[in-house]
Amino acid sequence: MLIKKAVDIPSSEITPKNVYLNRRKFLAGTIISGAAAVAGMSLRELAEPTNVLKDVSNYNNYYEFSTDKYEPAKLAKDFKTQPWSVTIDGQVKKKQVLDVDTVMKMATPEERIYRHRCVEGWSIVVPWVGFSLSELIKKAEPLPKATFVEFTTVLDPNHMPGQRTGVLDWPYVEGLRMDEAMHPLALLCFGMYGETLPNQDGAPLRIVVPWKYGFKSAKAIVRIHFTDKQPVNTWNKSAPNEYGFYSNVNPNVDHPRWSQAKERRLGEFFKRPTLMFNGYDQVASLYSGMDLKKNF
Ligand SMILES: Nc1nc2c(c(=O)[nH]1)N[C@H]1C(S)=C(S)[C@@H](COP(=O)(O)O)O[C@H]1N2
Ligand SMILES: [Mo]
Repeated sequence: MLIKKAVDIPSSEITPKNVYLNRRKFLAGTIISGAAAVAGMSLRELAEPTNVLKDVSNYNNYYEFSTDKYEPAKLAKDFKTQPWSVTIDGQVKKKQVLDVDTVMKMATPEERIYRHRCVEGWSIVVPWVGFSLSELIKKAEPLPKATFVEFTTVLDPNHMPGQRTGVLDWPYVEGLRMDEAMHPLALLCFGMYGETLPNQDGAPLRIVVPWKYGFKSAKAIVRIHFTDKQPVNTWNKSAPNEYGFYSNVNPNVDHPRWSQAKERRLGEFFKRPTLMFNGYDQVASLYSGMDLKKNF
């Protein structure tokens, strides 16, 4: 994979791949890593023995496979991501159905090291691979009416056991305002750690919006729809008092059932304060004049 580096965060902050791949162990083992920190051991040294534990391979949110965080990695293992087409439609000049390989060649892929913050309070730093979503949007030539972009995940209940349950309204839908989608940080993503995206992380194609909570970053996308109406995103539909449309990482707005002020970085012992916009101050101007408590 051809990769041009675009460094936003020092690479020393990246969650080591084996720690990431063994999220389950590290979340369970934060006490041990705290003790190791006291003993002067580095996280990498500590992580080494877990390398062999291939069976505890991941920790994801991917409700199409399971509501359990440990199950998507194994349940998605044989999910077919080829052939895969992406429909571009709605208020756009170039309505088209593209093969995912064509989409991936629309611009030069880069590595982007992003902070990733989940509503449940964990965070990681991941080197994603992809290019700015704006590259695709520009090529699609949206009409002036298009003020929002809606992303739809594949509907495939035969191969996605979670879709055979009513836990969410399927297919999973997410959306961004056009200026958010055009921000260079919004990533159209098809890889991580220099490799093809693992199935449980949303192969073959997902969005990554680093200043928003994880659920805004839809996985396994089959449709990119341009519209003049604010999309009804799945989590907002499911629990409107808990999940809004904007969902910017905001330490000052509590989730109704828990505080959002702090987070635990995977592999670390002490919680760290959560930063406004997840630390991506460059997006603040997109929301100037908006009440971000009301538009949570
Ligand atoms: N289609 C789909 N996309 C999804 C989800 C999901 O359940 N289905 N979960 C979201 C949530 S809550 C998070 S935190 C991130 C997790 O991405 P990761 O597993 O790559 O860390 O994916 C998001 N995208
Ligand atoms: Mo999440």
